[in-house]
Amino acid sequence: MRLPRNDCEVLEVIGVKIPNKFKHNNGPDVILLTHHSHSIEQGATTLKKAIITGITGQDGSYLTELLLSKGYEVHGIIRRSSSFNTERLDHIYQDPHEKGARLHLHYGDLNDANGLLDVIRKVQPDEVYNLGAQSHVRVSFDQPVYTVDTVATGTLRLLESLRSFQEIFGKSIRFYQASSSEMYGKVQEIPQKETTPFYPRSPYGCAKVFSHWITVNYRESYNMHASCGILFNHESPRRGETFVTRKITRAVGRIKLGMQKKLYLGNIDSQRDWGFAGDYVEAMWLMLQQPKADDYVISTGKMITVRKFCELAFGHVGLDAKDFIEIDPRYFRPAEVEQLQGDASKAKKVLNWTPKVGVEELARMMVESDLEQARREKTLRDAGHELPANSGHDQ
Ligand code: NAP
Ligand code: G4F
Repeated sequence: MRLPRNDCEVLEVIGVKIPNKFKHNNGPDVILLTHHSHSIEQGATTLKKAIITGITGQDGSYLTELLLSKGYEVHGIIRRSSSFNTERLDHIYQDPHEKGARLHLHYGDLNDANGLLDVIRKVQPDEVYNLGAQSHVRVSFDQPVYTVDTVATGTLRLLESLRSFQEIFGKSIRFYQASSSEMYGKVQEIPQKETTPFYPRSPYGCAKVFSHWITVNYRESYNMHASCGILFNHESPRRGETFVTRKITRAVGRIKLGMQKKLYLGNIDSQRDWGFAGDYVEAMWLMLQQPKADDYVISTGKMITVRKFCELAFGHVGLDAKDFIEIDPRYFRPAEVEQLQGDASKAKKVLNWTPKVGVEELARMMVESDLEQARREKTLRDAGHELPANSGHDQ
């Protein structure tokens, strides 16, 4: 059968009978697939393919879980590394040799345009989520050129790959860009919303401003379905250990069990609007399900200091943060973002999105998880095993 899809495109279509065990309630018996296996919606059933850059990161792992639970085939782009870097995906890893595996990993890098286009050509996705980044603000001062190349030019490389793929194959792909509240930097109003002017304060923030505007530009120039989520800080037990919340909760677990004496921090008076990463990836997905692409602030609307987060985390195990924290100026930044607080009313209104986890619950969840990790480490240490040393490069 040939099915007209838009003015310039005619697709070969085949019918596929769905085995009973994979059928949704009241779903159809047969779905239609194009010769590229692109999804065509019919009734309640869709078969969608998504590519995620940054799949090995905190958000990448939560988003993968979400998309798999929605029936997607997920393709992650990972960097080749001399050691394993897929720890956050281990619990959902699927052997690609197994029939029906829906999680696939491809080598690629945001700094390599050819490789990106190659993966897009192979997968022919419906949606692309660009989460890959050198995402550490302090590190971006030490590695500004690399950060800009990955975060800013990397986004442009990906958009260019998508644009040329769309031109050749006539298939439109929905695109999500991981914009950041760091773009507000020296904030021009409180709280920050979609219309608040940007004033970035780090190479990372400047790079994110470029990737934000270039995404908007491709949407307006080439009629692409490209949306930016301006996400405020979001954390979880899977957060990288050099971001401040995880650095704190790791220390709480280790101090509680007598494995560490002090916690060295930088500016503990800065304020952040912290939410839970699991809630935030839902907002990413919702943005790409809208008929029209747009940009959204995603935040809890509540802001507390780093100092207060310490009190919550230490307090959860019955300790007083003041007894353990020391200030070390090496963690100060050349220019600081003093406060961030988002107004997510547009996301609530249009996407019907609200965060479920507040900062107290978030701190509790992270401390519990890190206490458990510290217990495992202590068991190993007490049994005479060596633990991996902290190489002292935390930021
Ligand atoms: P993350 O844990 O630091 O993960 C970053 C991911 O990017 C990792 O998978 C990393 O791979 C990958 N990556 C780094 N350089 C790359 C390159 N050159 N090519 C391809 N991939 C590369 O970050 P996250 O917290 O999940 O954040 C996800 C995205 O949202 C990032 O773009 C971040 O800037 C943005 N964001 C985060 C927050 C937040 O609070 N978490 C808020 C706003 C925006 P490796 O594992 O190999 O290093
Ligand atoms: O946890 P942080 O390193 O996160 P930061 O700089 O806000 O950036 C994170 O959120 C952004 C969204 O706004 C993302 F785009 C970005 O990718 C990243 O995920 O630091 C939070 C605050 C800062 O004010 C920092 O100066 O904590 C302060 N801080 C105090 N002591 C510290 C430390 N930060 C770190 N990483 N380490 C410290 O010892």
